[in-house]
Amino acid sequence: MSFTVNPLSPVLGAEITGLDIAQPMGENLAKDIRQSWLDAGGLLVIRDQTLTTEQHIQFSRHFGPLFGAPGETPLQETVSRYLHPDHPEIYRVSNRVENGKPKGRAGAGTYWHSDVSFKQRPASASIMHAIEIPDIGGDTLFCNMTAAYEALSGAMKEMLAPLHAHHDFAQTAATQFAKPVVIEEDLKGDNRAVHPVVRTHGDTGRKSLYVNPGMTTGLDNFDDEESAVLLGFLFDHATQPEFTFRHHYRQGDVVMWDNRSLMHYAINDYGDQPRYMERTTSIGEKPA
Ligand SMILES: O=C(O)CCC(=O)C(=O)O
Repeated sequence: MSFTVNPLSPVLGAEITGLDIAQPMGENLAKDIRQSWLDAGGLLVIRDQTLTTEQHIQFSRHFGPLFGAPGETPLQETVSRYLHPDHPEIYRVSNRVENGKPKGRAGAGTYWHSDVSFKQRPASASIMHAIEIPDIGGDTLFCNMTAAYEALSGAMKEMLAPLHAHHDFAQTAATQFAKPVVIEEDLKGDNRAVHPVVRTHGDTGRKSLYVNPGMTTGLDNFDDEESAVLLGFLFDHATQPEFTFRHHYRQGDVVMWDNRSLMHYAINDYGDQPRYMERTTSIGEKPA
């Protein structure tokens, strides 16, 4: 292995130094990076990268098919105006406005969520390149849903095992804290799915909770009140500080998170200080 890996916290996350991912890489190196990512609970920070958008996409292809790539599902009809104009694989998160147009989605993800959980095949890896970061603020919180699941009692695990939950982007549009402008076009497309409440990771075989406050609307076959109580418990349980890690960006960080086993929350505390991130998103397996 030709890089150094250091854990970032006991519960989640590792950083890699001594690696330049701008260069095309062979499958063996990509496999080592993937293994480090899985070993770190699905959160890897690759430091000090200078990448073009094309190099970012080229690196990301090692981790599965990308939303928006030729012949693949678009990321989401809902964010089409935030995609890179020349590279539909790239979703842009930014508070910058250029020529009167947003350069990316402002206040994106200011709520706990797992990327595009409302799709039949939601995201596995999201790979975000921090191109411009605020002097202070703009961190992202991550939460380890495998650790959260494993800490539940046997009785609760048994109860959750057969359950399914509904995920719907309309819920996100209506309730997310940052309330970015949502236009009618945002609500088009296939943005609804039902997934198991506990999913088994396709690579590690470990079980994780797979519900999130941003996109999960309710438990299948439960009435609204029951569903709200049970989901409320799971959200409070999962987001306890013991299961979370707060990432403070450095310029040039490339952050890879695994949406199959993590939730994340972008902290919108940086006011007008410019922040610009480019993200690719891998198409994961159907949750099971
Ligand atoms: O800007 C961030 O820190 C993350 C934004 C987000 O939630 C996402 O890209 O899914």
